[in-house]
Amino acid sequence: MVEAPSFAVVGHPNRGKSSVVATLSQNDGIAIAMEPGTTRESHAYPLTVDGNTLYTLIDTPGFQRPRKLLAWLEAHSASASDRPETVQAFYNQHRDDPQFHDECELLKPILEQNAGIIYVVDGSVPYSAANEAEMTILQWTGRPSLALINAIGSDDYSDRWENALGQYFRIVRRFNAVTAPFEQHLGLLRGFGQLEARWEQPLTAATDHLEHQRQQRQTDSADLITRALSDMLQLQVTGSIGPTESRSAAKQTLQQRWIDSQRKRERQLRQGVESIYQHHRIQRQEAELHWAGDDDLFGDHSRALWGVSRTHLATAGFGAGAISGVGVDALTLGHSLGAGALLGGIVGAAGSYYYANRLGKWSMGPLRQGHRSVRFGPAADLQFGYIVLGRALNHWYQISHRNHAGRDPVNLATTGEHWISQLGKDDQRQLQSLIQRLCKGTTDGRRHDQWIQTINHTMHAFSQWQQNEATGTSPAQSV
Ligand SMILES: Nc1nc2c(ncn2[C@@H]2O[C@H](COP(=O)(O)OP(=O)(O)OP(=O)(O)O)[C@@H](O)[C@H]2O)c(=O)[nH]1
Ligand SMILES: [Mg+2]
Repeated sequence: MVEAPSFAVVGHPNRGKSSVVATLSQNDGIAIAMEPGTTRESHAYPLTVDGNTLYTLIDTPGFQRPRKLLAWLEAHSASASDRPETVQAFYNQHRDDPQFHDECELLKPILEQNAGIIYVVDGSVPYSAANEAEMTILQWTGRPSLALINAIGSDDYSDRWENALGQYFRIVRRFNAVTAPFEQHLGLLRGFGQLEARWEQPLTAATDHLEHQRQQRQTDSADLITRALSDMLQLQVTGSIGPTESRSAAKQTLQQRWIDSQRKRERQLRQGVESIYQHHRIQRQEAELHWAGDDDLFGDHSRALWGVSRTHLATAGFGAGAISGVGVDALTLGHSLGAGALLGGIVGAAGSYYYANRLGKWSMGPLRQGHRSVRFGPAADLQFGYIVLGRALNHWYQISHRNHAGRDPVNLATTGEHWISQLGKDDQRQLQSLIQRLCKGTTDGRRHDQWIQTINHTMHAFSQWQQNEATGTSPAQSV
């Protein structure tokens, strides 16, 4: 097997070197900070898929004294042909010199491990003489090298950087470590492959692996979402009401247990999806499923938090034509249509307790020695399924599009319009049937693979809708 290539990520302090390493090695544990001098030692981060290392990125400290180093090199070099040896001689002599600690650390992987060079600059600050010294030193090593223009701030000097970098590096790319989409990661890896002939094959293999991994991660997430949806919609909690106990207090306690379990299961799903994408340190800003205060499931506030809209719910419930007796008007006008019309009844409900009471099914056992068993669940309201799913898709989408250099909390609040309109009619029907079966508790999980596929399609629909939102394209409405 061909040896996986290594790349030393080098540059001025505080220019996003560690951020580039974190994103390309998919490692969110790497220290990234606003203070210069965060990285003091070189450290290798391999990217491993299925036990195979595809490539290794080496994080390094920034140059501290590039001009002094260059002056030493110039003083010790007789001609252009001895430049790589002169850099080696500098390294040999100064390895234990604290004055050049950072320079020796960053040269170590290049000189000792034959690593290629990725020179990172910040395109939002202007070019300086210190950069010229850095680039000259790197050029003197004679190693294959590429430059990346990262942008930390909002100013843009990229054009000038491109001109300057183009004189020192054969390949110059713009790459924002925090926001670059997956396709750009692949493009960059292909660029690395052009640096040296023997790297082309392993890096082509690496991009293939990563594309496959991305597909697999989506399928694995669909599996987790399907399982969570199944658990949450079918959840039942049981208790018993004693002879002296108030029935309503006992019911409230039971209902609270049901809600707490739902939240716990949802958190478990979030962590599961984050772990699939190797995000282990995410802070989430997500309103928990809640029924407190004056909000009901259809309050504007709840809908915004849950990333669903009234139209979405209407489309979801009725596009499939699965529930009769209630029209879209009933939802949008908020009429109460009485007990027989599930959705209308919910919309008409003002109080949260009233709503929560109808979210799950109640059943009472016979009276035995003064005690009566009572059960809450499974979910009675199909819309609950759409809300759980909408929240899960939103979270999955953000996690799957998040680079490992990202350090901002994930914000899961959205204005949420009707992603479901991107879903084909057949899939809408499948989804409706899945949710219905789960709510009725008439499933034994035998169709799990088929459901995963349906959920996978909802993921595609959600992504499509997000992309349309981002580009301002108005999706075709199906209501
Ligand atoms: N917005 C934005 N911020 C970035 C990006 N890359 C880096 N930063 C921020 O810039 C700061 C420095 O990033 P690091 O990756 O730690 O930089 P470094 O070059 O490794 O720094 P040292 O190890 O101190 O030399 C951090 O606050 C990062 O969050 C980027 O692409 N976009
Ligand atoms: Mg660093």
